Order: sequence, then C-alpha cells, then structure tokens
Amino acid sequence: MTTRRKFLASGAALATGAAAMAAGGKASAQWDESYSGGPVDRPTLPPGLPGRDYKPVVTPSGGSLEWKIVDGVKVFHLVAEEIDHEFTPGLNALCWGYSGRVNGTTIEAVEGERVRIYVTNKLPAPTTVHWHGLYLPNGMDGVSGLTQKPIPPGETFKYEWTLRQHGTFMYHSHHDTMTQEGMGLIGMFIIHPRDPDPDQIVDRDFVLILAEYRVDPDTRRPNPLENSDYNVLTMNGKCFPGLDSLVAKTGDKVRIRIGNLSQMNHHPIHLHGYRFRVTATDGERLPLSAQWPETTVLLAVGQTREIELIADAPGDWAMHCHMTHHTMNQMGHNLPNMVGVEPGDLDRKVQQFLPGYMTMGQTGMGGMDMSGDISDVGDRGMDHGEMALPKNTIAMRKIEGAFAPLSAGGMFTVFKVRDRLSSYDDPGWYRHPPGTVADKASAAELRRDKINISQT
Ligand SMILES: [Cu+2]
Repeated sequence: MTTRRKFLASGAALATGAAAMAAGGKASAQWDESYSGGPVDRPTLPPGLPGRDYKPVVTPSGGSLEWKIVDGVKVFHLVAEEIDHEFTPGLNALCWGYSGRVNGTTIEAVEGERVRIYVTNKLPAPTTVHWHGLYLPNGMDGVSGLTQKPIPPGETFKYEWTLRQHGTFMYHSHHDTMTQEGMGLIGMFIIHPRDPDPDQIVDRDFVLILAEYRVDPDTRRPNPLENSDYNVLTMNGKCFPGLDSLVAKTGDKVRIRIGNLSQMNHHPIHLHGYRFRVTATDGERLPLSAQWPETTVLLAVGQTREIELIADAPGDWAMHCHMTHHTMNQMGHNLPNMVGVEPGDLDRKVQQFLPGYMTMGQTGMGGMDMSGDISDVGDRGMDHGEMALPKNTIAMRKIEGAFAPLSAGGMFTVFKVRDRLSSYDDPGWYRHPPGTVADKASAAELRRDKINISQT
C-alpha cells in the first residue's frame, strides 16, 4: 500500500529526475547513453583506413562504395539511377539502384569519423536517402517532406554527420518508399568499431541484404505495386544461382551481416550444417552472455542481424530463406494444384488459348526440366520435356548442381568451406570424401539391416 509519505517521496524523486533531465543530466544509471543515441558532443576522430583500422567486408556480387578523404572528412558520392539489372542469367529488369548496382552497393565506414555523402538523383522522380538505424542530426535523416526537401531529378544534395556508433545498418529511399524500394533503392551501411574487442575480429565478414520483387514474364520492370505475390526473391539483388557463393577456409571465423528491406516479408534465413551465434542486432553488439545459438535467424522487414560461426565443417552448405516459396525463381502462385493428377494433353489444349500456359508438374515442380524461350519454339508445340517459356522467364530453367539439376532458386546461396584455398574465389563444387555421400542402398545392405521394401 502506498503511503502518503512514500507517494510524496516518489513524487519528489520524479521531480528531481525531471529537473536532472532538463539540466541535461541522467535520470538513472540504467537509462544510459547506449539507449539514447550516445552523447552528441562525442569528438570526431580521423578517418579510419582499411587494413589499419578495419578489415573490409565482402558483399557477394556487390561491393563497397568508393570514398576519398578531404580535410579529414570521408567523402562518398552515391548516385541514384536506373540500371539494367541481371537478377540471374536469363532474368533482367530495368530497376533503380545506387552507383551501378541494385542492392549491392555497401557503404563502409568507421565509428567516430565524419562522413559527407553526396547524393545525385539521376532518376525521373524526386528521391531522398534515409540512413536506417543511424544516430544523426534530425535534418540528416532523409525523410522526404518531414526532415528535408526531396532531391529533384538532376540535382545533388549533401548529407554530413559524425558516426557515433558501430554495427550493421542500412540505407534506402524515403520518398515514395513503396515505389522506390520496390524498384531497388536499398543498400547496407556498415560501420566498423574504432577499437574492436578481440572477439569482434573475424577472417571473413559477409554482407547480405534481402529483398523481393515482382517481375512478370515478358515484362521489363519490377512492379512495385505488388503487395503479396513476389516472384523474384533476392540476396544482394541476385537470385540463385546468380549470387556469388560465400567462400571460407576451414577454421575461419566468419561473420554474416544480414539486413532485410523487402517490401512486405520477413525471412527466416537458415544455414545448413552449422549452428551460429546471433552476435548483434541493429541496436548494438551483444555481450557474449547475451548472444544466442540458432540455425535459423529471422529477419523482420527493417531489421539487421549479425551471425558468427567457426567454419569447421568443409562442404557446400545451403543457406536460404526457409519460406519454401522464397526459394523458387519467378513462380506463379495461382497455378492449380496438380500433385498426383495425370494432366494428359491439358497443356496443349489450354495453350491454344493461352500460349504461355504451363501445368504444374504432377509430382511437383522439382522434376520439370525445361528451358528455352517461347519465341524459339514457333509452331512446334510445347510437349512436357520441351516446354518453352515466355521471354525474360527463369521459373524452370535448369540449374546445374554437382549431382543433378538443383530445384532451388530465389533467396538461396551456398556457403563453401574448404580445407585448402589459394584464394577466396569460387572453388567450384565440393569433392566429397569417398563414402560420405547419400546414394542408392545396395541389396546386401537392405538384407543386412532387414529393410523390407516389398509392396504390400
Ligand atoms: Cu523468405
């Protein structure tokens, strides 16, 4: 029960706290600077240099934006522009991106340095850039109309502030975001710590940004109005097999920084063969006691996570979104369910009216081995096994695997770990030690283990 004396005492404490806050003091020991964006008066430090102050990240199929130092400030130039982008061989679209890449231009900087980022708008529409997760003066936050005027087509704006944090962040358009993010205006913003703890230093430091697009067959642009049925699911703007593999040497300490700026979907990213530790959120790095083990990390839209592991198991390990529709390329999701159905010549009949029609396979989609272009086929018809596809379509294109065609696409890549590497270039498919690959069981083995496979 609260006595009047206690009530007055707590009121007095609140008043004291409010006075302290008003005077710029701290309200309590728990509510410290780490929750408030850090002290605004933290001094600017000299620019950090790769090799001396940090080890650069690797953005598979992408790269870090160039910079120069002018009077102690790290100067970047980001260009928003239309790009004829290849999601994977066979699927191109006119997207919007930054400085020559769609999703794959990473900004890399160091805690404490001052950055000046010029943004040139070469789009046909106004734009802005929001620095997602960063502590900065409000007027640098990039929200069109709220904190700045939009950048008109053809003009260049300047953003400048001092980086007062480190970690994995993102940047994206904040003008007509549905359209502009849906066209590809997103990227990762990595800030290295000024004085990393030994446990923060890794051998391989990968960056992946997740996104989703709607590209209809025989069209040349993503449709940003789509709100649920995405058919091109990407990491760094690429869908499998278009994305470079993540390559590590056995024993390497590996960090994978993942961000999600998809339009609508969260993505549970699963790595085969390993467990990893979630070591940082977009808020801050977690102390060792607060890091947690996982095999799948969920990336909500707008979130980043860092995961770390020791690459102690050689092989080709799949790493992918675990939503099964997100590991297919350019699927149509309104097909009739034909699993278990004998379609006969249904395709031929329907194609008289709908030339691009294709029935879902009767055992699923995995066994369909088709490629080609509808224009190559002419009047020859479209038998199963020789199915033609509309232009700019990759749904069923064969992806060669080490053993057989791979029935995977979309938000999927391969973590390749090798005992010996002369470089971190793609080493090709893994060569498994003899006797370590699943294969047809012999009759002798079945007899030995009394496995009865006779039909009843
Ligand atoms: Cu997904």
